[in-house]
Formats: sequence, structure tokens, C-alpha cells
Amino acid sequence: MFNRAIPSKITAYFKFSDNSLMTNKTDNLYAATIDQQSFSFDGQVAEVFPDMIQRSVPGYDQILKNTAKFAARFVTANSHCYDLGCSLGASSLAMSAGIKADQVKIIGVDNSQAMLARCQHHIEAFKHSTEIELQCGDILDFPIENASMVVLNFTLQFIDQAERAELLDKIYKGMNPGAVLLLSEKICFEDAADNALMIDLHHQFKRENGYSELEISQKRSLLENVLVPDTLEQHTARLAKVGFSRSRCWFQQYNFVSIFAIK
Ligand code: GEK
Repeated sequence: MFNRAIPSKITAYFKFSDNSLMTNKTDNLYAATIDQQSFSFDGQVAEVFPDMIQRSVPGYDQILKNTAKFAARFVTANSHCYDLGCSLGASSLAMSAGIKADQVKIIGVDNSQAMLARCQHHIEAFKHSTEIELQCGDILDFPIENASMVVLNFTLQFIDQAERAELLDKIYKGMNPGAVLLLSEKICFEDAADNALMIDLHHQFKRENGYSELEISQKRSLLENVLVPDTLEQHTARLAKVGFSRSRCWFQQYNFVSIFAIK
């Protein structure tokens, strides 16, 4: 269900809690020593996800706010918007807050049932002006059609590197001429000294947000081989190869970027 009022502050819903599946818990999953082998988007992660992503990803709020601005400019009437790897629906709600065109459907896709169960509650709890449909599935298999905007906010980094070009090719083919892809990612740097500096600044950001050395190092080990970053140059070259007429990095803080690409 949806109605016409939009949230005045897109990320306000992180603080909203009147339901057991609404999520405002502090992330302390890795505060004690764990014997977990690798990271997965399970129920425990879904429960603390808003706190986790805000305290871990520099610029996350900025990227959401600007997702609404891109939506206002690019989303056209009678088209689809896709939020691929939608987690709890923050980017879907951000798009909805910006969209001015009529007869638009936002489709949020995620392969984590735990995320989608909570996402449904967030979407229902927050007023939004555009229909948001949630689909459980692998974004590698999911059909994209009639898209005026596609958002991949911190999702491509979890896709096998060998499959990234094929996924972007499918997205490109499903986009209308003039449509926008918003691609936000953690990146790495060719230069070892630059890479080390950016990782260090990111870890400082996490410490300043209350994470301990143990939490930072355990999370880093868990994400190894799960979150595999590309360089900015790899991203822009891949986007050009797929056919996007232009792409540009419009946001960067340390090793976190957001890129727009236009068909
Ligand atoms: C946000 N975009 O808040 N198919 C579907 N979903 C997937 C796949 C896949 N193959 N691989 C990973 N996911 C969100 C944040 S989080 C980023 C995105 C992060 C999903 C996974 O289940 C998770 O919900 C999401 O991608 C990545 O703007 O945690 O750093």
C-alpha cells in the first residue's frame, strides 16, 4: 500500500520503531570474539542493518539524499525503477521521495529473505508516493525492462567479479535511452600506498563511529572474498564497454564512491 505523502527526511525511518520487525538496533554483532567463517545477509545482520551501514559506509546518507535528486531528474512517466540488492528499502524510499513522474513502479530485489521481510515492514511504515514492489531473487537472473532509473547501491561488490559485466549488460539492455544507473561501491586503488591510506581513513571513520579494533578486524576478515572491490578505473571502463554513453564519479569519500552512468 502507498499514499502520496513523502518523508521529509529520507533516512528518518532508521529511527522509526513501532513494530518488532522495524529496525533500530545497534550493531554489536562482532563486539565479542566470534568463530563465524564468513559474512552473510542473515536475520542477525538484517536486524542491525541500518545502524551497521550508517556507521560503516562513509557518505551513505549523502548518497541516499542524492538518489532522490537523480530520481527527480531522470525518472519518466510509465517506466520502472529498480533497486537491486535493496536490503531494507532505503534506496527505494529515496527514489520514491524524488520521483515526480506518474505511473512509475519501483521494483526492489534482494536474495535475502531476512532482509526482505524487514524491508516490507519499512516500506509499509513509511509513506511513499510511488508503488514499491519487492521481489526475492538473484539480481543475476532478474529481468530488467522499461527502466528509467536503476540503483545498485553497494551491491555489485558482492557479485562474482567474472559476472559483473554480464549483469551490467543486462541492466543496460533493460534501460530506456537517457535512463540513469546509480552505482555506489567500495573501491580499491592500484597504488598500494593510496590503498593503505584509504583503508586506514575508513577504519578511523569506523572507530569514530564507535566500532572497536576487534569489531573492525573481525568484520574485515568476514568480508574477505565476499566483498571484492574493483578500482574506479575498472568500473568506468566496464560501464563504457557495456555501452553507457557517459559515466562519472559524482561522490567519493575515501574508498567509497558513487557513479552515475547514462544510457
Ligand atoms: C541500500 N542497496 O541500503 N541478488 C540479490 N541480492 C543480492 C545479491 C544477489 N546476487 N547479492 C547480494 N545481495 C542497499 C544496501 S547491501 C550493501 C545493499 C552492504 C544483497 C544482499 O542480500 C544485501 O541485502 C545487499 O545486496 C547488499 O542502499 O551491506 O554493504
